Amino acid sequence: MFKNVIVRRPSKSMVEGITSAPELGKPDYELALKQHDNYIKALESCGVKVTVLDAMEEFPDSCFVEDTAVLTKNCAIISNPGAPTRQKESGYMVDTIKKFYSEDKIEYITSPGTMEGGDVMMVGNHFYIGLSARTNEEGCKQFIAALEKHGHTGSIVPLEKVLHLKTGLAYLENNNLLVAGEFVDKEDFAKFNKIEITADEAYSANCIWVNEKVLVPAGYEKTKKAIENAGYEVILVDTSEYKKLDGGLSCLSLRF
Ligand code: CIR
Repeated sequence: MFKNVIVRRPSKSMVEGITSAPELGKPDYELALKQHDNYIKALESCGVKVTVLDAMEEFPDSCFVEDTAVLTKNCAIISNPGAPTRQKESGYMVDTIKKFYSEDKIEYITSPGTMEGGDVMMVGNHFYIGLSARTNEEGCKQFIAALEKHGHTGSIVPLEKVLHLKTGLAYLENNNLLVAGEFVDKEDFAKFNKIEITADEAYSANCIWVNEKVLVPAGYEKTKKAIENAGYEVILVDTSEYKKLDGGLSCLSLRF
């Protein structure tokens, strides 16, 4: 169960955020703010306490706090983002994270290691880490060493196409795993009850389980039905403006 969530308000500068899909257009900042309000409400309805940090204009992608750290029941691992414009974001999270974790429970990924939290998927005590354009081998090595120091385990999953590991995967607890694209047949995930996301709804593989409920992006009917059929209560949240920056539901928060 999660007790806490940290989010950061989107900045006006988000319109200059990194995107691989410029054809979707620039995000509408006012609409993004409304969607963020609804995201916070949806999280609160799952029984977590949400800490809302102020927007940071100097970092257009800073609302995607998931990439700045990995927060587990035993420790906090501060990332070192691989995207040059995002590298300093993680440092600005440390003061907030110190309110929840003592110094001896905080680890740091350091250069030349890079790591972004979107590449990390927690399954109980084990953490899968995507080797990606943002998370390099040295970052994976440091991350797994930090996990092991605090009683967790980790394993590396090389990525082929997606930005982050959780762009195409979401663990819904109870051995249920949403899988899309390159992850559908990956050996690493053979042991899970896989819920396959169709190619036309691939974006909606990025859902989040929060205390038995599942937040699902609005507008992906097949995914919604599949998750409901698996026995979950679904909460729909519109993330259209974040999708324009390759961001989804998991990217917008740290849950612990
Ligand atoms: C980026 O490219 O870094 C942002 N525009 C999107 C980050 C998405 N974060 C995530 O998947 N955890």
